[in-house]
Amino acid sequence: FEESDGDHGADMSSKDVKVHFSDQTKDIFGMPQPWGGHVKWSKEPFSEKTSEFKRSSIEIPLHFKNNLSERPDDNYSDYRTEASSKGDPPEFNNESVFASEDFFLGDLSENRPTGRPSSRMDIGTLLVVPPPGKIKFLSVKPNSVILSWESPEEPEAPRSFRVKWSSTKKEEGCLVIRDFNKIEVDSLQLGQLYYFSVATQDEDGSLSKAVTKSTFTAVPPPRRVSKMHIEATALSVEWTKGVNMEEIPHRFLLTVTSEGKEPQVIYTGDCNKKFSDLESDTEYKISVCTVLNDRHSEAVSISVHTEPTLGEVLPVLGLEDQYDNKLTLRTVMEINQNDISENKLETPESLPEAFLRRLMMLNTNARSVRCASRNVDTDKSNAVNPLDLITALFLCSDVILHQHIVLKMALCQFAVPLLLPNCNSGEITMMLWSMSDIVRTFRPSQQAFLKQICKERLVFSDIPLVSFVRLGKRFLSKSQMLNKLLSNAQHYHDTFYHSNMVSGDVPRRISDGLVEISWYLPCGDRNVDKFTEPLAVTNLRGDIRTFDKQFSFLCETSAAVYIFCDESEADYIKNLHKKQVTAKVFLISSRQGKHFTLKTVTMKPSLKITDVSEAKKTDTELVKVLQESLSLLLESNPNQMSLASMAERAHCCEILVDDDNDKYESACNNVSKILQHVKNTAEFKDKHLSSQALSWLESEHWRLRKVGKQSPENYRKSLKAKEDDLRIKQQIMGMPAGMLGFTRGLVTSEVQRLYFLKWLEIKLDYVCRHQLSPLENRYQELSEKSPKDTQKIAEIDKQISVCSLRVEHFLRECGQLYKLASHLPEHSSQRKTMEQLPATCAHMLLDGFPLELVDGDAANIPLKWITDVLTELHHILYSKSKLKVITIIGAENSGKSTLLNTMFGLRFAVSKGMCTRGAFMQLISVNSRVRDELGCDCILIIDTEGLKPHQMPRGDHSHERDKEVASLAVALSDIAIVSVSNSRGDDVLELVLHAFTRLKDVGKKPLCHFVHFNTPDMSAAETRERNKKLVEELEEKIQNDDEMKKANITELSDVMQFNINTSNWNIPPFWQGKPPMAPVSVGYSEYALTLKKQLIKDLKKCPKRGDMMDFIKRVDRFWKAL
Ligand SMILES: Nc1nc2c(ncn2[C@@H]2O[C@H](COP(=O)(O)OP(=O)(O)OP(=O)(O)O)[C@@H](O)[C@H]2O)c(=O)[nH]1
Ligand SMILES: [Mg+2]
Repeated sequence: FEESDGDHGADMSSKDVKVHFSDQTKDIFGMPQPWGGHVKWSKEPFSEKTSEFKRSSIEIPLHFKNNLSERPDDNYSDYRTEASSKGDPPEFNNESVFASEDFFLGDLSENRPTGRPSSRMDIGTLLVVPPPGKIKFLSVKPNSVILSWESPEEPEAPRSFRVKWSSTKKEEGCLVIRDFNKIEVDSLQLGQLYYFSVATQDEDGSLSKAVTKSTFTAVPPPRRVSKMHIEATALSVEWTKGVNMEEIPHRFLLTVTSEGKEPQVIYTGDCNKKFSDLESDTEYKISVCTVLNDRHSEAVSISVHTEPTLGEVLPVLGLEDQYDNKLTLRTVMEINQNDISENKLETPESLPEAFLRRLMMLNTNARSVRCASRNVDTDKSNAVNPLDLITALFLCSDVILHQHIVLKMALCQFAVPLLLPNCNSGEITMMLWSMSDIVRTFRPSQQAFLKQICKERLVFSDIPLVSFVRLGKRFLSKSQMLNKLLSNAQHYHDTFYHSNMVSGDVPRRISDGLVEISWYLPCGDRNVDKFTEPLAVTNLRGDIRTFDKQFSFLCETSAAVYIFCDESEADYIKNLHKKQVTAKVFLISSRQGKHFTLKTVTMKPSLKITDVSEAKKTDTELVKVLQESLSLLLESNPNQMSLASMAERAHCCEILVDDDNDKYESACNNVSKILQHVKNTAEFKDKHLSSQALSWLESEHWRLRKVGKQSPENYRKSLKAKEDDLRIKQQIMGMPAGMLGFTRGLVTSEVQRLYFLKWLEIKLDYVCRHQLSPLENRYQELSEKSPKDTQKIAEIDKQISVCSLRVEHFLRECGQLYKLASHLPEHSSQRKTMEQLPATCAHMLLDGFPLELVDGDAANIPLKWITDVLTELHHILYSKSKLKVITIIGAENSGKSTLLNTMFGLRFAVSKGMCTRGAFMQLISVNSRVRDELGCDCILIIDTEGLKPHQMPRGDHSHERDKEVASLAVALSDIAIVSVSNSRGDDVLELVLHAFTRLKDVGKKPLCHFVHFNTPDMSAAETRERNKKLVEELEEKIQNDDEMKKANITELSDVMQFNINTSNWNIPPFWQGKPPMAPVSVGYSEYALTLKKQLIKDLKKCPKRGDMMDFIKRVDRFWKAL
């Protein structure tokens, strides 16, 4: 008897009992063939007489068709079939057999041909050992299985078990265990089918029937399943093979599920997979399991949220139209309802404007804008992470606004975008052009020693770059840590926005992958400076595994990369060898955000991680360690590279650069053509900008300063003759190459023109700086320390004037050439080009470009040029050009331009030393909805050259320009802001009063505001006292001034409208702390806002004015009158 599955031992309970006729059996039956028979077994010995079965016996009829000798020994199935087909083979079941009882096996053979039964033969008796109960697998691992089984039911049953196991390929092992129902079988092969059989074994070694069960050993699941890159509609994941699977060929099965979608099933042989065509802003579950011999491992799953598309975020911010139709500086500067009345921020749509307005006013709280509502839930759903807001604004602004925003952000000491991600297109853009306007003054150790300063355009400076990135989960605020690192002890500043700030904890939706940059710049004072050398610091938002391009770029360009990571994730660092890493790499390794250790990572000859510091517990300790590490780095003369020279690396990392376009390239070419002529600025001006002499002649025509003893008529005639001479000479020589290049650069598309002007400005600045910087420093030093040395000051002033070469010099030349062009033949190409210029300049004004009104050298207004430019502007505005004018006059270098820029978001030139020369104007549009209320369509802001009382005694007219300019400005204005220097208040007041006195003739009294800059906090009483004193001083001056007496001016109200309570302003200091690391003070910005509101209120009250054409007439009239 054998068991059906071929196992050994007699199995009395199996249904599939097979009767095996061995040779011996043949002997028993004793051939002749063919034959048939019955096999019977029963509890009791057979009785020969009984042909019936007993209850506990069974008979299997056996019928053999053929000669048995022809059959192979083990051909059981045929017997069985035969047996079954005969019908009635009794079922044999467990109940039929009783354990541990003697059984008698017998045989009743039948000789088929004769039909007579043969004699019964005894085969033997059998004692049945009780089998164990069912097998259970307690654990199935790739290499081991733990199985257990139940004990036999009989209490007396033996307690030894024989366990055998085998794979499909071979028998693997056998063990007999005593008094234990459990065993761990190890050293198995993974993913294989194994059979396990357990049989009870009695003391004699007899076995029960075996209980069997089979199982596959487990397939090892994949490890470290992680997301590599996430976009709006695509994502990629990667993983490593399961344990011990390196050598075994296998595949992976990936299942991608998301709510309400059919699961997607994909097989791959690789260890990474990119999925595309996904839904944006959706949660996906990605499960990966190993597949070996059609067996699957357990699945390892991760959840990934695809990026929202801009299409989802921009509408929330009300910016959806601006993605294609970019926001411009003009719109941002526009005066609208929000300037007129207080509007609460109730919806996220109001956030971009609110942010931009505050930023333009240099409010260092600008990033903390949020919607205010009484409902907490609404507040939450309306919240937008400020980094998303900034990213969205950059994606929706034009290139000029980019530059403007960056400039203002840098003044607020906010980190600015270096690499800007676009989650819609997947593009990353390096914001090189946008940053090119940041110019900063600082003092590295060597310059501090030499008492010099560095004034540099930061994108072109070779400053070591240090990058801070994160691997894996966020365990501390990297940004906050950086802020602590970059803040000087005197003043903490949030350079990088972080999660503990307003709305900083709102999940970022479109700004992951953003790399921001900021700079640490020393002031040269060792008591203040944290680092004595300049340092650029970048901060990548998001996990480096997801933002590999950004990370690669930083590894290639930085002097050092600091990676924040948890110890458990540090394995990923091994991947660094695949990258081109030129930076020194440091790990800031943490144990679940609790202990931080700084480690260095060396890549060659093999990867090695070494501790630099001991484990630190607090942020403060860590900041100290980082500071030491950075100081050491700076001392080691690290890799230095300007941002401009990183552009090439950006391209290699598939990162775009914002100046990668034909227009920019063409603008740069135009600039290069001009610059090839600029070897020496004075020479260049002589040769290429020679019409300046005409400006002098024009100015002299009115002033008659050198008339001497000639009659004015004769003198004017001689001037006219000189002018004609010059004009003819110019006609013969044609337009000089420098100017030809300039006009070509101007007369192009708007964007190209703006690129051209900015690039020219940058390049000229670069050319002149080394000459101008020392002169400007000297000028400032002299006018502060020895203001009486007017001779020297005048000399330096002249040198500054000679060495300077700025865009306005070219534009002045345009003004003169334009005037001359009317004498050229009508068909001449030069004339045609020149005739386009007024319209071009009108567009420049509209684009927020400051235009020179009074020539800062010749003190002349090129009337024809200005008239035609403004007339063009009038046409461009469809004659809707009703205008009100705000001007500023007052003490030189007191912060006038800075105040205008802060109040109106403008870009008048600002710098230390004498900066504004002559007068410049900028135009601000008024939104059509408030035009009626304000009584104008636009506001013209005029910035003027500072008054220089210390130069008054010279009396040779050479320094009267500033006073003339001030008088003109006042005459043109509806509101005049007067800056009173605290140090030279008295003298300036006198000049101011003279400027106003000259207006008596034109019968106009502008509203006047006095501002005192750099005023520390004052109480209300102190302010009142100061206001009173100012009025008294002014009145006294009027009383004592002969000129005024002559002009019949006896009191202040004769020359200006002045309200003692609302027209005197004490403006707090501009910087909060010590530059260059100081941000603009919140007090200054808020004060500027209050002043701006007052100015707008006043504008509303001013009588309605004429339009641009009327303004032109006024300029003409006043200038001639002056
Ligand atoms: N410390 C300090 N510096 C200021 C303040 N306001 C402006 N500045 C700085 O002073 C310098 C001169 O500022 P400007 O705005 O150009 O001064 P300005 O009166 O227009 O100068 P001119 O046009 O040359 O007469 C710049 O470097 C400003 O950053 C202030 O309140 N405090
Ligand atoms: Mg100025």
